[in-house]
Amino acid sequence: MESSMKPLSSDYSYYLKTFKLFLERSTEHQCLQKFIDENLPDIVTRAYLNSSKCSGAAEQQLSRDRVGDAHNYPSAFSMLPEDHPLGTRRPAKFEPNVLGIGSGSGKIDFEILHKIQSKHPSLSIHDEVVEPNPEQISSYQARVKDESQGLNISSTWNQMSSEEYEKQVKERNESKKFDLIHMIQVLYYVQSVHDSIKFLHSLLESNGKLLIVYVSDGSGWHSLWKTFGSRFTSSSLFLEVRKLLDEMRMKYQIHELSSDLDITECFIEGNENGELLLDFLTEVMHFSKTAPAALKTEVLQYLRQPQCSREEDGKVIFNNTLQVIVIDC
Ligand code: HSM
Repeated sequence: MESSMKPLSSDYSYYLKTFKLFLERSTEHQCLQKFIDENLPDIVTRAYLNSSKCSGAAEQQLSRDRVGDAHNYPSAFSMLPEDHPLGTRRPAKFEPNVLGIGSGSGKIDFEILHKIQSKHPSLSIHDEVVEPNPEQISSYQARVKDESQGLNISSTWNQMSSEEYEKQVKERNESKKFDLIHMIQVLYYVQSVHDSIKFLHSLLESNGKLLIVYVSDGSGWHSLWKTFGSRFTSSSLFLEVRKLLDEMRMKYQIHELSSDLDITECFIEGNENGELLLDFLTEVMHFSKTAPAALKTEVLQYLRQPQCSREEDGKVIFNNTLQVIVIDC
C-alpha cells in the first residue's frame, strides 16, 4: 500500500547513505565544480561592476586583483566607487557576506569561498551557514580547520532549518544583508518554495545574487517527478521553477549543467546499491520494499525511457542535468 512509504528525509543518516552513493554514481559535484571554476567568479564580480556604474578605475582595480597583486591596491570588491549609492551604508573596506542554506558538510560551499578568495585575495569573507544536521555542521567545522589555511574567511554556523533561520532573523529583527546567498539542491526540502525564495531574496544586499541549484526542466528528474511525484511521498517534488520565478517577477539567468547518473544497478533485482539509488530518485525510503508492486514496475520501466535515460555501453545513464539559477537583487 502506498501509505507504508516513508519520505527519505525522515531519516537523515539513511538519506546521507543514499546521497553518498548518488555522488559516487553521478557527475553532479564535478559539474558544479566546473561551474564554480568557470562561471562563478564572473557572476560575483559582474554583480558588483554592472550595477554600480563602476568607474574605469574600479575596472582597473578588478584586473589587478585578477592577476593577484593583492597588496598594492584595493581590490574591486574592497572599495565601492565614491558615487555608489550605498557608499555610506557599507564599510570603506568591502567584506562580502556569503550565506549558505542547507550547506551539508560544506564541500561545495568551501569550493565557492575558495574560488572567490583566489580571485580576490585581498577580501576578507564572512560565511554564514544554515544547516539542520549537527553531524554535518561538525564536518563543516572540521573542514574549515583543515582547509582554511591562507584563506581570510570567518564562519558562523546556525544549526537549524531554513524556516527556523527565517523565524530567527525576523524575531531578532536582524538587518544583515548578503552579497551572495546559495541554496544548492535544497529546494526539495523546504516547506514553501515561494516563501523561501521570497525571504532569501529579501536578504540580498543591493547588487547581491541568490544562486539556486535545482534539477533542470530537461532532466530525467523532472520527467520522473512530473509523472509519478503525486504517488511518491513528497508531493512537492515536481516544481516548475522558472514559472514560479516569473510569477514572482524575479530577474534571473539560468545556466544548464549537463550531468549523468549511472542507474544500471537499479535494474538488478535485489541489488543493494540499486535500491539505494531508487530511494534517492523517488525520495522514498526503501522504495523497492514499500512501494506497491505496480508502482515499482511502472517506475522501473519509465526510468529506461528516453525522457529519463539513455543506454550507453550496456549501462543505463539517467539525465541528471542541473540548472543554476542566478537571481538578481
Ligand atoms: N534529491 C533530489 C534531487 C537531487 N539532489 C539531485 C541532489 N541532486
